[in-house]
Amino acid sequence: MKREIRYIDSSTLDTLFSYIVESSRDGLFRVWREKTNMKEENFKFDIRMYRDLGDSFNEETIESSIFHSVQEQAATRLCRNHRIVNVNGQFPGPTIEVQNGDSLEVKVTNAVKYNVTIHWHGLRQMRNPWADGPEFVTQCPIRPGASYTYKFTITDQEGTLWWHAHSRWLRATVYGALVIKPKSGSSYPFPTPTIEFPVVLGEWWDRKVISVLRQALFSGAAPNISDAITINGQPGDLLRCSSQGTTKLTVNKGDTVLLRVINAALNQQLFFSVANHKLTIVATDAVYTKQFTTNVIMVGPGQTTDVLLTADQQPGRYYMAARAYATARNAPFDNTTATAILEYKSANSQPILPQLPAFNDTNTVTAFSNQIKSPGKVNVPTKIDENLFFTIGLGFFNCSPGPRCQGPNNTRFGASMNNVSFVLPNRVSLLQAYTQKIPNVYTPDFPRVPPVQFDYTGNVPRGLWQPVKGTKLYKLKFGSSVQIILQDTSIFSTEDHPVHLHGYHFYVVGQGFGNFNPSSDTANFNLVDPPQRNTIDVPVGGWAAIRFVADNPGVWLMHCHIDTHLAWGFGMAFIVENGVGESETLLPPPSDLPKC
Ligand SMILES: [Cu+2]
Repeated sequence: MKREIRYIDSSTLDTLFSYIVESSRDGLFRVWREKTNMKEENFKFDIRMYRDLGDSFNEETIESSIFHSVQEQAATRLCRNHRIVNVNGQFPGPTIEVQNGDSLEVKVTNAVKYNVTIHWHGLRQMRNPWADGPEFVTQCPIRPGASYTYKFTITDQEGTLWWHAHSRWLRATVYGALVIKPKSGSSYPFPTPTIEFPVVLGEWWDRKVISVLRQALFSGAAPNISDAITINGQPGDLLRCSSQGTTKLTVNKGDTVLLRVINAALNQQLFFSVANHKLTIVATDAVYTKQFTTNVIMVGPGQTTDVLLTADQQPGRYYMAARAYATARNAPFDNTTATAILEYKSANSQPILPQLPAFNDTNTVTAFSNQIKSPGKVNVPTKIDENLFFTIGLGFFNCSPGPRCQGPNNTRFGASMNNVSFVLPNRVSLLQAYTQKIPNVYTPDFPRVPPVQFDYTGNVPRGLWQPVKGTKLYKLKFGSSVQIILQDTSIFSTEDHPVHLHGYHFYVVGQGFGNFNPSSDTANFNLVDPPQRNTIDVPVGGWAAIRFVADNPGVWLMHCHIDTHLAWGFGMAFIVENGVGESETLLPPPSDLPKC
């Protein structure tokens, strides 16, 4: 098979070298050789991209590679300077731009003092959970000084995804866009944009995020909120000492702009809007959608939304702005507004701010999310083999008053799914425990329904506020059709939770408020053109119904993408068993898989 190999300079996004090669018979590429010139500090991405070009071609040999090395860098935001962990010296990290069908090898070298892994958020990683990344789920962490090469192929996916650290809270500064373009010769199902621009939303802490997390996990209380929302790493003009770095996008009148909006924030759902410009939604979570137009979008942590914008306004300067959508009662949140500037060439007027919805404007969110649909009829599973019902939300562990018992009323905060507060193993990954049959790491008895039925979104008796810790997995037969009702609870407070499933896209066939009612709500499911997503922001005090076919063997984490909730135990994992034959069976583990 003929392939193109590109070496990408992640600081400039330029292709440094491009070679056409033929793969060897076993499909492996061993025509390159490494030249090590890495520095000692921090993570390093070494990106190689392979692209299928069709049939036969003359064999060539390649001997070259590019290394990107970075140090833990001083970063100044909000008038203060501190060191952050990043990739290749960039914050946000490098945008990786590939085509549908490409194969990637990304060698991640860890030169910081923390363990780390990288997750390729939204990539299906067919039969290949080894490259998925969540720490202690599919791999042991990459230890300080060690490296691991993620090898994967992008199969039938295009649009906007992203990558991020999947170890504790390191993803606060370790993240970047993963842009998948259509295959050569095919195009977008919408007018070709003149400009494409990633809008990566994040949260900034004025101190080391790892110590913020450590303090919270020590005290049992909620962690400090962030100090600023950011757009492409910058808080923007409205925050102190931030004007100089404000992200800017220059356009010509008449340009069609594709904004790839990614919510990489650790803990916060965000509204996003551009002053005086309408946004046309064309894709979410790297799946094309029916197009519709709106003034504002809401993006949950982990979600992406692609929007088209036409530069058809009076040439001038317009703010793009992001601000919290916050639903938990009496819970503090970062109420800052991040801005970037959309500026028409040679305009220098004072930028105009868009109107953003109120922080708790659930009506706007519902109206927006109800419009997200697949472009046409899709193949939704209708005969359900596994009918699951998961309660999701917070909880509390009672404790004796003291420094480690600083949650409300002598408790420590917890979170759970079906009352199980998820505990990760720490000596082997779940995937290794499963494939190597290592006992006493997990139990395969995650409950298919809550242990006790109650009025989930009503006034929940205190006796039901305490989850039970466990490492429980749920087994799925290969090929089974799965439905999961994700039901929010009002324990402590109702709240919208962005629930992310690794290794899959699922159809969102229904959403609603209050308790899910199987008889009346099922009848209203959208089995025609529901959207496909990898992360669903379950309505506050409500439910969402998702469906998928378990066609990807492996161990796949499902969890809240609010990292505070994940740290408190809001997660579980599926084991999807092998099917029949090679195409339905897990790939073998790579030889450089990190050891615990
Ligand atoms: Cu959550």
